Amino acid sequence: MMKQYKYPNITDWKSLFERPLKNQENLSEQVKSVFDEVKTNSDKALKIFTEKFDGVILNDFKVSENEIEEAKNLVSDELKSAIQTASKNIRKFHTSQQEEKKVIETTEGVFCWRESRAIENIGIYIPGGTAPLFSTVLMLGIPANIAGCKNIALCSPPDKNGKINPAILFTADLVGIKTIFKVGGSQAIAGLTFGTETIPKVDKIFGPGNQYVTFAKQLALNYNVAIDIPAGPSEVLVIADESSIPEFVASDLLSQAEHGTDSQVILLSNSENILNKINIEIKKQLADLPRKEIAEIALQNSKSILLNSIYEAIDFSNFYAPEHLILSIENAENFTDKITNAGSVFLGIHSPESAGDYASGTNHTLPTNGFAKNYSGVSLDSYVKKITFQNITKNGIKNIGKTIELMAEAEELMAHKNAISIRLKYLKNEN
Ligand code: HSO
Ligand code: ZN
Repeated sequence: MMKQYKYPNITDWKSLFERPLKNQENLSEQVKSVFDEVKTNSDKALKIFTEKFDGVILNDFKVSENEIEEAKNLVSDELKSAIQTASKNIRKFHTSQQEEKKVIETTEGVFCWRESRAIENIGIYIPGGTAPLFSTVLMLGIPANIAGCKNIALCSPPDKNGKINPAILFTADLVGIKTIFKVGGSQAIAGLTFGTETIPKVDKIFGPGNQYVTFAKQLALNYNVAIDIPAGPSEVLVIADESSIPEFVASDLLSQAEHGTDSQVILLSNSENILNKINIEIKKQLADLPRKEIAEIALQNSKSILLNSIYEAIDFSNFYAPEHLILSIENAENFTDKITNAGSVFLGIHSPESAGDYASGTNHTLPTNGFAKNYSGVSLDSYVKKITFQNITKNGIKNIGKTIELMAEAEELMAHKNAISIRLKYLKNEN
């Protein structure tokens, strides 16, 4: 069950914020050797690692068109239509993130603006395992598609029969991803980093994964490959007051806890009564969950904390910087400007995290582990670079020339100064 705390002293907050630490030593050696192998032996190395880690021998990693057609028949019409509804909302929200080109005249005759250009080659990693996250295919594929990324490669580990979950294949096909590879783990990230005979080298890698995948993405940064966000285990922080409904809050906490044994959930309230009720309700709902063993362990890392006020709870939350923040409090929308650090925020009792995880339209790839202090979640921006342009007219260079000359001279960079002086002289002679 969750650990309980009452009115902790502000000096103790820091220890309460700490996420469970992990030992990364063995892991780093293993991932580095996978990188070395894939770099030198390409597909041959992928084949060996796939046999070792996924227990299947594959001669071809690419998912064929036949396999995609087969997968489409295996997904129920009901699920297909749910995925389509979610897809529409995610597309609508991310399309709204497109920016109009804004040309700014900073000084008369000096025009500056930015234009977005898609990152050309994108790699998306979708974990396999007990919960096939086909929703993540929507979250990572749709904005790539809106941004106009030229090549999108998706990697996901095969099961023992050499197959990828049909819902993942259906969703990839729906968002227009044609290049799908049955490769998982750190070997998939290495493949996307270096390129192999089969897997293309990419410019940026997106997607969640276990500790090995996370470490591999970190390693990819050394080879000029960008990554979406430094990832850690998933987390939610819920602030509840007397107006919240214990059944609702318990279900939100458990939906995060069921993700993995290393998930963390935090519950804050100004009411002991509501905390008690929520904790009782968690026990009740937990008993019926198929993933109760996982959720139970996650709850042991989790905290239920009684604080003096909702304002104090918000201060606490800003300090912790949760991936997801649920404000299950009266007039939640009045508190939005007080929130300074969070990945994604859910306001009021009818906004569960599940809505954002699947279908409301916001992205579910979000900063964890305190990175909400300095990172945003995935959005359309994650798939583009912004290039600045300037166009300076005759009049413009006359207007701004003196300023540049003076600054260049003071930095003792005379070639810089000359680039202006030559032009000004030329213009003078023209008149
Ligand atoms: N809560 C997860 C995303 C997810 N939930 C996918 C269900 N499927 C991380 O934000
Ligand atoms: Zn989730």
